[in-house]
Amino acid sequence: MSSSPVTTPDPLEPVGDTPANSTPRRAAHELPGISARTAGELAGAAERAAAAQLAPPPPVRLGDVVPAPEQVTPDADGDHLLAPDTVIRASADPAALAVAEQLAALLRPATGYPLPVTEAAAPAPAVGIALLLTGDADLDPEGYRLDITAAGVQINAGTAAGLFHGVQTLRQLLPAAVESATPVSERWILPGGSILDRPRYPHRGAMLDVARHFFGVTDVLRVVDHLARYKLNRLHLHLTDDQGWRVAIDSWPALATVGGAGAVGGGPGGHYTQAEYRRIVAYAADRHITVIPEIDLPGHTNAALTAYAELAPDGLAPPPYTGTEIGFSYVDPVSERTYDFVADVLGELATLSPGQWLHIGGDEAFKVPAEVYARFVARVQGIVAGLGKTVVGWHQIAPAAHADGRILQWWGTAGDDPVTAEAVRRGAKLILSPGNHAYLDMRYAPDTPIGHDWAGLVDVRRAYDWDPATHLTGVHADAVLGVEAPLWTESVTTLAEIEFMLLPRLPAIAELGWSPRSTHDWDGFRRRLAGHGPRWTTAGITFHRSAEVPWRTPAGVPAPRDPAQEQESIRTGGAEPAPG
Ligand code: TNX
Repeated sequence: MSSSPVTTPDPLEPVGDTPANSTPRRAAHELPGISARTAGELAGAAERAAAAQLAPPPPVRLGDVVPAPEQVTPDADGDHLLAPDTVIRASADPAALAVAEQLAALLRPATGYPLPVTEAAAPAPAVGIALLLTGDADLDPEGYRLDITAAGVQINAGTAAGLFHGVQTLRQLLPAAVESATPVSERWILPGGSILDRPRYPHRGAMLDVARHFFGVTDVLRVVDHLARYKLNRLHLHLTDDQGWRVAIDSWPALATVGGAGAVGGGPGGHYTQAEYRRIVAYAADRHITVIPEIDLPGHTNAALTAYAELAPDGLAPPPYTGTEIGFSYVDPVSERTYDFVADVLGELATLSPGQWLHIGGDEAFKVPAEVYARFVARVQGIVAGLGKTVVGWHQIAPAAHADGRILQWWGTAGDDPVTAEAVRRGAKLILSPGNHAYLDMRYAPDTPIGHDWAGLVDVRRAYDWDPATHLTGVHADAVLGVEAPLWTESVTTLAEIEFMLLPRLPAIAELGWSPRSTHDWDGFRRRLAGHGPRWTTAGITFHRSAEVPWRTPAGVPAPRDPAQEQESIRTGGAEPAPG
């Protein structure tokens, strides 16, 4: 076939732009699985190609993906048009078929196409979309290969997680209208070529503080969806703090019923029943995201003490706390009853959480003497190990004895911390959440209506422009497991406010966790990010129209930021309803 008019002229791009990480082109006829086509299939493909040639070019280019893929090889002759009769086929494996159903569910509302899901017959299908589990050793456990030709679309991966990440890429390559909850008349065209992709780090997370303000299950599920879009694979839930205890513990029931009753500012509070918590865990797991539950110890425990006075050092239950100070509360570190409590709570959470990790907090226990604190942490680390889990703690746990596999979460603002570096030398691994880059509760700018600024202002560029591999002096790159973006919620009270603080900074942290360093480029990132504004708008997702990003409206016109309108939209939760 002759070439079709595919390269989208982008006024921001130099002519003939090819991503820096591109590999040489490969002809469509070399793609696996499309040689055994029948005459009828070939005729159909020719018809589609002809239609594609008469139509305008695709609105998205193959390299326009966030996080940036490892290798992008555009093929101007390979644009693929989804059609009303497109079929999604998947390997005959329940996990692969589940990803195929997820893809169909993503595409059906906007396209209005039926998109039936079937098992892939051998040989590989020629027309439509195929999600195939392969034994390809080159693909990382989470990696995938995506091939788009005029005749078909194929995602290959070694695991269902890899297929799922490939599906997120596919979604971003369709026009922004794909985010619509109702059918839209649109050319559902995918840009031709191949993407080979895998993550830089195994830990790519976000944290939601559900303790300062409580967020119900549906809000949390929606946050999970945002993580999944950007190929994040860990949701850290900060379940307990001075202002609230948010998960039911059967052996200590008052923790949730009494300790969960309030919130910052005196709001109503709330907690997850164990069934609700399991629902969050399962929903995340379906999206290849592991929940890491945190019980913050020994400090940040006022809510627990309101429920059980026996845990308080003076044996007296304090009043509920609705302020935002830190560092004043702690469970009695020398009472055996405290260790019963810790073992019971962590034991129940270990059963509820199939993931490998339990987070024990450990931050800001200012009133506990250093040696007592170190002994407490060492003992709690032992309890976690006894439950068969890997312990994670904020980097303050560094001085405590080493425990096999323990992970420290760095949240400092300096680039140098000898105590943490020493713990790493003793064998600890690191998750990087530097306050001055990854804390999504920091304000973007002085006029940001909510958030803190103790770690400075964190605009989109600041969230993006750092390197996890070299961030901390004296810490070898091999010790870094990845990155995590925490959202503390002292000033965050609604889902719209959560989204406003996450977007567009969460994709910046996601790109640091996923993309090879060779793709790191602020200018390229902000231009790729610009295409997500119309997607979020179409999906009814609130975001901050940072002036650093050349936003497009759905029609492709640059959109100016209106601070007054922005404030109104985070107050009201945006204009449009979100899709299911
Ligand atoms: C520090 S970071 C805290 C939290 C606060 C946060 C506000 C950390 C481990 N502790 O208790 O919510 O600052 O930015």
